[in-house]
Amino acid sequence: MKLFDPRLYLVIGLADCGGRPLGTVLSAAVEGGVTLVQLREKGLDEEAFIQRAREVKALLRPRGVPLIINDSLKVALAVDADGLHVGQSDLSPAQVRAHMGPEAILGVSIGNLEELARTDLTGVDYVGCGPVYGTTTKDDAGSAIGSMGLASVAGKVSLPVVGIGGITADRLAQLHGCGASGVAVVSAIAGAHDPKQAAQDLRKAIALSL
Ligand code: TZP
Ligand code: MG
Repeated sequence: MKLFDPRLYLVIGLADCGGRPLGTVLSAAVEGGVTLVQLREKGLDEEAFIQRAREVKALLRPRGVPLIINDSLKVALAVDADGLHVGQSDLSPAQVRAHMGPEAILGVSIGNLEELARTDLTGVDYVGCGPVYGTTTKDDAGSAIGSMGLASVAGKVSLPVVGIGGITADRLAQLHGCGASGVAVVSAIAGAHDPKQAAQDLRKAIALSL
């Protein structure tokens, strides 16, 4: 079994940090208890993405938090990231696994039961499921599936399922019993005035509800 802790998954890029340095927000978030980080940079060229990923890896490695790269196999390989997360229109999980080897943490986005039915989860380590609630962070996130939608996907998948989209500490209680192993957030931490406190609050809510 691959060891990773999906409880509090921070998805982040520089643009999510409200003008603050990415490293500052990330360090605080990790201190607050983030267990997994995905670097999600939209609109950066590959070289710049690689450079940023190197910096993030240097920050996370000593703290024992795995780094997952969003979408780009090339970036993940260039920085020897711990894993890659792909969406429905990216490389297939099988293609990623063939390039990244057995130790890499491989995640895939599933928006609903239809997408689940047409996705081959062979070689996948976790499923990101959502948007659970409305989100302004991702333009093409699709319609919110709610806690019932998350539960319907989690009930059919034997892998860890992480809910994403509009999740806040206050909403965690609504996810009680839905079968998720963790939650992924962008704005609830990266957009918070105090990212460390925000992560701590989420960890407490997760411990009570999931
Ligand atoms: N995938 C589905 S919703 C989403 C992603 C990347 C954005 C989640 O951001 P937030 O700010 O936690 O709603
Ligand atoms: Mg994608």
